[in-house]
Amino acid sequence: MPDISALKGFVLTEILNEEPDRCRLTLLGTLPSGWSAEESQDQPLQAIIRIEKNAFASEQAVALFKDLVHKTKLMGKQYTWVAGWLSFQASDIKQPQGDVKINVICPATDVHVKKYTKQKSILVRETPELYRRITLPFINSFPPERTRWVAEILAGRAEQEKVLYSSSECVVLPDMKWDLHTTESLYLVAIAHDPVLRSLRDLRGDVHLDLLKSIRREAYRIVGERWNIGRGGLRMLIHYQPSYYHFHVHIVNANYELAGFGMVVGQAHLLEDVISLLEVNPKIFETMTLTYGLGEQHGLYEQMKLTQSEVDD
Ligand code: M7G
Repeated sequence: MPDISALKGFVLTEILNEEPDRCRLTLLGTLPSGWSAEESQDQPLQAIIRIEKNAFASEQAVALFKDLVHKTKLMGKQYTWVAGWLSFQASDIKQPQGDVKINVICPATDVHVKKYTKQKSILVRETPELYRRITLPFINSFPPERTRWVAEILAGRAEQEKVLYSSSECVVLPDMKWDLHTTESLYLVAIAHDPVLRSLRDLRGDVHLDLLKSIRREAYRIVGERWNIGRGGLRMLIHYQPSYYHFHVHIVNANYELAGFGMVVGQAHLLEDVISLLEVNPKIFETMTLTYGLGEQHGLYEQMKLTQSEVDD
């Protein structure tokens, strides 16, 4: 487990992104090597820290003006997120989600740095041929460490106390984006066990419809039992391109529509639509052209941009 007191040794290199509308700041810097027991070298470790405000609770309004003095909750290894309170008075109220959520990625790879850096985007059209020629080799180039957090969850070694549902097909648990308490911003993730299934492109009607329908069914059962959210109360999404090429479905409160929070057209595909499309044509994702946004720091950006003139108008 990372030593949370090592956060005091964080040295700022650069502000990667400022998002005042979302009360969020993303910092790049280093943490002392003691942060992670798994990294044996003495060098400081590159780290990304995102600090973001949680929803304000009205009872805490006065206490919120004090400085952050207390932190609790520690989860994950490379990915850690903690809840913090802006004053002792506020923590006395025991508002469980805290005032701020602090995400730490350490060690942070260059791919992480690029992902979190503010950047301009373009929309690209990916034909099946461009998928095979450019995207597939890109996906295959990721080392297994990239999705180690997924493997750890599926193997029962990480975040087990949070798992809401587990079967031979998939595991459902709270997403790192959620503060674990605020129902209005409820955000879960369903992760498929099958390591061969990496993205929307791999879905086939004759093989995967049962999996997708069981994710939809179990998601509604869980949120109905635990949070009293009924049918139609969830927005279930599949990202293309995703950040992690191990198939998963985002399960979000339907009333949580924060712009840019992975819900934009050109990245998010509704699970419901994906199921319907596969029912109409089981091979649709093998054969259709998919259009999506790519940030200029994305690993596919340069190559995809160059090939766009090949795509028919
Ligand atoms: P994505 O579509 O691949 O990328 O989704 P995105 O981050 O651009 O949305 C991966 C999802 O997994 C995201 O919603 C992440 O917040 C979530 N996630 C990532 N990590 C590293 C973890 C983790 O360690 N634990 C949990 N519970 N969720 C994670």
